[in-house]
Amino acid sequence: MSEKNNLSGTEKIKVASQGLRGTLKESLRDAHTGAIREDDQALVKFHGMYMQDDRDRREERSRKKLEPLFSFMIRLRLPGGFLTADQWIGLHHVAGKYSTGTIKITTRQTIQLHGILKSHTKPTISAFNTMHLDSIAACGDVNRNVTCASHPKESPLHEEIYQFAREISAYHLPKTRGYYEVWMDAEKLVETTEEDPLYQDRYLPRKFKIGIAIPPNNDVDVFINDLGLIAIIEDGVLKGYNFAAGGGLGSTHGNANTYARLGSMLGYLPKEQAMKAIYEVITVQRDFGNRGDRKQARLKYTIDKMGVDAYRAEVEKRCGFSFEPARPYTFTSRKDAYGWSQNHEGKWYYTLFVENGRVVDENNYPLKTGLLKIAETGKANFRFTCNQNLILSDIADADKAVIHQLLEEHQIIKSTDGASPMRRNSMACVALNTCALAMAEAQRYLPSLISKIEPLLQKHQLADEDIIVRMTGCPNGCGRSPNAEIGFVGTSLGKYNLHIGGDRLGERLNTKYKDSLDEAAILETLDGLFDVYVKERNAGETFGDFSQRKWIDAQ
Ligand code: SRM
Ligand code: SF4
Repeated sequence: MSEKNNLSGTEKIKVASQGLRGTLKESLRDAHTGAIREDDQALVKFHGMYMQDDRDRREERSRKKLEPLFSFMIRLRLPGGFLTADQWIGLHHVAGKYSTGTIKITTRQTIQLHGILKSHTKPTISAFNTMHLDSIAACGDVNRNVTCASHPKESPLHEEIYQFAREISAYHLPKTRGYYEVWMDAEKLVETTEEDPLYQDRYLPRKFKIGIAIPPNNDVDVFINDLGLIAIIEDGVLKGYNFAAGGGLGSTHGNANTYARLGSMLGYLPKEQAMKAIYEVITVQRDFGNRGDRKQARLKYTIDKMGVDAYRAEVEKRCGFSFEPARPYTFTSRKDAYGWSQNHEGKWYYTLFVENGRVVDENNYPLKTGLLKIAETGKANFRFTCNQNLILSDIADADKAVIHQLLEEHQIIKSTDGASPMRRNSMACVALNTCALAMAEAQRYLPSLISKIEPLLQKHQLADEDIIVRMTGCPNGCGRSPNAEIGFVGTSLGKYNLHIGGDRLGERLNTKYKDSLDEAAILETLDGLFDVYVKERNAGETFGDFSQRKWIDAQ
C-alpha cells in the first residue's frame, strides 16, 4: 500500500484538520496580516481557494518593507460549467465588488475570481451561496470539478450526460460541513455525522479530475483527466462509458520522474455500473497512491507503478464486476463550434470566443458589459467550455433576434468572427501576475505573440489552418500545452520551450523540439517549420501530424 511511514507535510495537515477546518476561522480573524496561517493555506484549497500575492507588486512592496499584497483566488464548483442568467448577473456584481473585476473562464469549464482580499472572502462565499453556488472541492486533494462536453448540438443525450456529471460531482463531495462553518458561520451541528467513507480523514493523495467526452467532439480533452469517460452512444441511446484512467499533464523542468501522460483504457461499462466504478477507481488511488512525495502522487504515477492490468483488477475486485473491452468511438474535433447553432429541441446557441477566458471590458471591447446586458434579458443561460469559451444557451427562437442584436452592439460577433483560426484555437493559462508557480507570462502574452505569428501563417498560406496552439507559464500544463499541436512552456521570463507534434484531437502528446526560445527565436523557428510543412505535407495532413512524422519520429 502507500508510503505510510513517510507522509508528506500536506498529509499531516489534512489528517489533523478536523474536517478541513484547521485554524481557518482564527486565520480569517487575524487583522494584522492579509495572509492566513501556513497550514490553512493547504486547507483553504479544499474550499476552492488559493492564497496568492500580486507578483507585479512584490518588489515595490518589499522596498516599502510591506508584506506582499496577499489576496485570494476563488474557483467555483460548476460541474458541466453551467450558470443561469441570474447567476451570471450575481457573479458579475460579486466580481465587481470584491475581485479584480475580471471573470476568468478556466480550462476546466468553470469560473475563477482573483484579487479577493482576506476580509472579502467570507462576503464573496456568502454571496455565492445565496445564488446556490459553491466552491467546495474546486481545488484540493479530492475529486474536483467534473467537466462535460459542452456543445448541446452534438447529441440529444447531452442533458442526460450533463446530469451525470453533476451527480458524479455531488456523490464525491467531502462530507465535512467545515465549509459552511468557516465561510458562513454556520452552527456546528452535533447530531450530524461527518463520517466520510470515501475520503476518511486523509482525503486523496493528490487532486483528482474527471471529464466526460461525447464523441465525435473531444472538447473536454478527455485523456488528460485522472479519469476520462467517453460516452458510448449506440442507435441514439446512451449505453455506457469507456473508462480511460491515469491522464495528467504536469511535469517539472529537469525532473525526468515527472511527465505528462494520457489516460490508459480500462475498458467499457454499462451506464448503470458507471458510478460504482468511478467511486472504486478513486478508492484504489486513495489506498495505493503515493503519500510521501506529492510529485509522484497523481493517479498516473500510481497506474504506472502498479501497471494498468493490476489497477483494473483491483477496481474490478472492489466493484464485483468486470470491465468489458472498450467500445468503438471516433473523435473528429476538439474545438468549439463558434457562432449560432440550433439543437434538437429547436433552441439556439451562440458560442463566442473569449480570448484566454478573460471576461473583461478592455481595449474598446465591452465584452463584460455585453454579457451582463444579455443576462439581464433573462433569455439565455451561460455555458462554459473547456477551451475557455462561452456558449449562450437555451435561447428560444423568438428571443434569438434580441440576443443577436446585443451581440452585435457589443462587438461580440465581430470579435468571434474576426479572430483568426489560430487565435480561436488558442489557450493560455493564468500565469503572471497571480500564479505563484509561473516562470513566464502566458495569458498576458499569447495574444500579442499570435499577432506576430499570424503574418507568418499568411506568408505561407496557412492562415485558414485550425492549428491548435497553447501556452503555459510553467510545465504544469494548466493551459494543456503538452497536448497542443504547438505548445509553449515557460522556462523563465520571456523564454519558452517549443513543443510540437501533438495531434488535433487530443489523442497524442507533443514533444519538446527546442529549449528556452525568446520571441525572435520562436518566430524564426516557426517560419522555418511552416515553410517545410507547406512544401512537404501530405494532402490533409495537419501541422501536428506532419511535425510528429517529420521532426519528432525522425529525431
Ligand atoms: Fe492548474 C496548479 C490554474 C487547469 C495542472 N493551476 C495551478 C495553480 C492553482 C497554481 C498553484 O498551485 O499555486 C494555478 C492558479 C493560477 C491562478 O492564478 O489562477 C492553476 N489550472 C489553473 C487554471 C485556472 C488555468 C486556466 O487559465 O484556466 C485551470 C483551472 C481549472 C479548473 O477550473 O479546475 C487549471 N491545471 C489545469 C489543467 C488542465 C485541465 O485539468 O484540464 C492541468 C493539467 C492537467 C493535470 O491536472 O495534470 C493543471 N495546475 C496543474 C498542476 C500540475 C499538477 C500535476 O500533478 O502535475 C499544478 C501544480 C500542482 O498541483 O502542484 C496546478
Ligand atoms: Fe501557473 Fe504553471 Fe498552471 Fe500556468 S501552468 S497557471 S504558470 S501553475
